Amino acid sequence: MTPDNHNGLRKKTQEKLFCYFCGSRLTEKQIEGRRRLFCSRCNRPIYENPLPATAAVVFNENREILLVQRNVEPKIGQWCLPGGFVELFEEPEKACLRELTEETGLEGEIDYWAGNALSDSPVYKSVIVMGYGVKNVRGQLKAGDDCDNAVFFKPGADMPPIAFRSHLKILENALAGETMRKNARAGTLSLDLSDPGCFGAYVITSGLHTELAKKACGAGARVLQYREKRANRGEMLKIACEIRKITAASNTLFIVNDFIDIALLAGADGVHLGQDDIPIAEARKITPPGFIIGVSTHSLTQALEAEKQGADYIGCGPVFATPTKENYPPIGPDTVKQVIESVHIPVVTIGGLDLDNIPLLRKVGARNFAMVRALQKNTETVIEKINQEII
Ligand code: TZP
Ligand code: MG
Repeated sequence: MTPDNHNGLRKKTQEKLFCYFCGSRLTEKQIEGRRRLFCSRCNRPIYENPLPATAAVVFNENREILLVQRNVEPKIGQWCLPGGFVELFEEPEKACLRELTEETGLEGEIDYWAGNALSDSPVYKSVIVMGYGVKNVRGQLKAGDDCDNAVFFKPGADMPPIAFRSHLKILENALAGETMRKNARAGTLSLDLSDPGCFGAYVITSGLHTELAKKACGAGARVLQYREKRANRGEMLKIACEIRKITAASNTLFIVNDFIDIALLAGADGVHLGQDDIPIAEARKITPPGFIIGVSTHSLTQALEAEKQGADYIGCGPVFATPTKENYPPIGPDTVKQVIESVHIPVVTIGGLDLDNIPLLRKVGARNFAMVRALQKNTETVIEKINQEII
């Protein structure tokens, strides 16, 4: 970090000397809590802000990272991520892709946000770098503007030092988020949650989880929830990763009950939370954009509150008495009807459901049916009948 000078301003190699409005020589003045450049003629401070720049994180198929060797100051001759300054009125994402093409000849698409980082610069004073992961990279690799070389390096010992701390931080962010992104099926989400009947049969596993998952996915289940109340967490993670593979192959949405950490580590599409679990707003702080959060509700009041808090869907039940959720009084089809008519997110009915009572729930407008026990036998038939609306 550049030390402060005696005026409390960062020491700088290139000072602004003249006002860019009137051309008068600038002075310094204490304004709004800090020493700022000041034009006595215009009688106004000259505000200075960090300059916005972008950096692209590009991996090739061998997990090597793209770096460029600079032929301009600052840090001429050193290596950094491709990227550069945002032009006036240009979206940062566009700037990032443009700079990537200018410097390396490659084209690509923005994949994920890799964080912002601030750099001190002897030339530009302060630069705020916006980092983006870039995917689907194509074209002929060829060093272009501002660099002599553009090369993919294996992260680690083989890689030259990175010239800017901000770029290093962005690269670290990208590497840290890699597992999650690799597991997550970004952009392949098959369900449209604005459709109130998007789920149909909502499969909840119990007992032999992976076997049930295979059967359910084979039968075309659109969503599957891994629900485990007893196993240790290490075991759960292994099973969740297995289920992730099974559900990914059939494009089935994968939700983990209760445990956000397991959901994230297994690359699930979402988590299902109970009334006593972490609040939705807190869960959103540690989950990626688009991560699905469902919430169990047991009354109209809870349903409305969950919608207000930003749940993507709600569970509504137990509709009928069930040993799977003891100590919860059944809410009955009338409350289900009220809930369906009151909220605007998908409502998943749950609790004591089977092929015999689902027609009754269809009559009150229910279109999503979650089951535990009724899926233990004839799994495929039950799912197919519900999804084909045969019952
Ligand atoms: N939440 C409300 S009822 C229920 C849950 C998890 C259990 C449903 O199990 P079953 O066996 O389908 O009645
Ligand atoms: Mg729960």
